[in-house]
Amino acid sequence: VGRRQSLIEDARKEREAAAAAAEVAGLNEQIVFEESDGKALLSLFFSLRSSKSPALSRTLKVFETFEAKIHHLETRPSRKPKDGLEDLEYYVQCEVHLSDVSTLVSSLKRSAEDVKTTKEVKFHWFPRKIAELDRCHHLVTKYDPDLDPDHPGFTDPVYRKRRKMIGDIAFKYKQGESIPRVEYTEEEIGTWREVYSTLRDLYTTHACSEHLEAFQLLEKHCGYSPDNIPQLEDVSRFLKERTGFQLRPVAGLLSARDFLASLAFRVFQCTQYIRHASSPMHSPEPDCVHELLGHVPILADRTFAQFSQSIGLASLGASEEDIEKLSTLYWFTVEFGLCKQGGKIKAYGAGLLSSFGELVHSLSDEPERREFDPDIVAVQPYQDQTYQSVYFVSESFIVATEKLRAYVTRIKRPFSVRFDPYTDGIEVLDNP
Ligand code: HBI
Ligand code: NLE
Ligand code: FE
Repeated sequence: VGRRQSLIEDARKEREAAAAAAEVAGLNEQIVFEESDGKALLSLFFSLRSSKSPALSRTLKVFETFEAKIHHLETRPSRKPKDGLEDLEYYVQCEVHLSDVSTLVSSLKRSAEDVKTTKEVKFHWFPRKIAELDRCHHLVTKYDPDLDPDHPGFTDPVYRKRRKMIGDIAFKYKQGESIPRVEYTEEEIGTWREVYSTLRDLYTTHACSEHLEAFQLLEKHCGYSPDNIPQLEDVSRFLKERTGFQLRPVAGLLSARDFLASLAFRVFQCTQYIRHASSPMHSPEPDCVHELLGHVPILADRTFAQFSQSIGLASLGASEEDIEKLSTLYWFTVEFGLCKQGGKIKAYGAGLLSSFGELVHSLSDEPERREFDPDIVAVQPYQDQTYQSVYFVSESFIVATEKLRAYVTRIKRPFSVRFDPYTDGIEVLDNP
């Protein structure tokens, strides 16, 4: 009892010291790192809303989801009770992998109030070895056939079951394995055929030359045809030979940080399921049509591959704010970029080249088109539910990648990184 009492006392002192420090600093997002084997010991404080009755179990579920080992869990009377909140305060000390810290804290903020942690975030974990991409698996579930009533698959149990099956491949996948093949159904191939034939006709007039050239090669060597959904493993091998890029399967939309981090290793995370048969012309979420017809051709271009990797390298350990800017830039270039070629405007963005609805829209009179300037684009608001209302046009494809590269090298970090192609690893060099 004596030992337990003193532990409780220690914990209380630590907690109070931490809470006091947090208050002095006036910071809401503070985290302690005690690094060993990639684990962080995290101290968290939060309150719960008194009206949400299952709030505690829902909150504890978050710890379970991230396989956080709870070392200590305690409640005490709130020091500053607030309206609408319980008059209790919770203190949790837990052990969790560094790669999960930011996502755990942001998930916690969704079910608890006044979330505070101890000490400031000094750096954001990032993978240094290609095998650590297995940890870059945080999905963003905003447009999900199981959760979103607006998703065309929401009322289709067969579709939902199929998504789960294909998603499981990604959940089980470990870096370096070959990507399991999916035997697509007639219905899935039907959807593919419709999108493929419509897009293929549009490409001649709407796609940039880099995309057209690579597309021919993919038809010749990689099983691209209206009647066949190419297998990720075959495409991955093809890309690896062309530009060193490889694919890995992912179950849905990934967090921007995880998605960008994989680019640093020339790894592109690819969904393997296909959009619902009822909405072939546009899907707000990525699917294999988007990856295979939109992204893959352009990843076969050497300049583009190098540029993608440089965005990835710039994202490693970057602040939340810089990640947001990098993803916005990525959005208006890699996903929705336009460029001039032979006096005409062409699409090079993957989100355009995989949606016949939006491809036509982007080059029509409807949307606004502005000249591409990374400093402006980085802070341009956007939505991801339907067609864009503004697109950015570069003088040429090369100019776009050069401007972006220049922007990316201006991003400040207290260290620099280098990719070592011999080990597929990231070397971190501390700046003095
Ligand atoms: N996740 N699976 C997947 N595919 C993407 O193309 C993708 C992503 N997450 C974020 C993202 N793209 C970008 O829009 C940027 O936020 C980086
Ligand atoms: N809107 C695109 C499509 O329909 O293919 C997908 C975009 C994913 C970001
Ligand atoms: Fe994409």
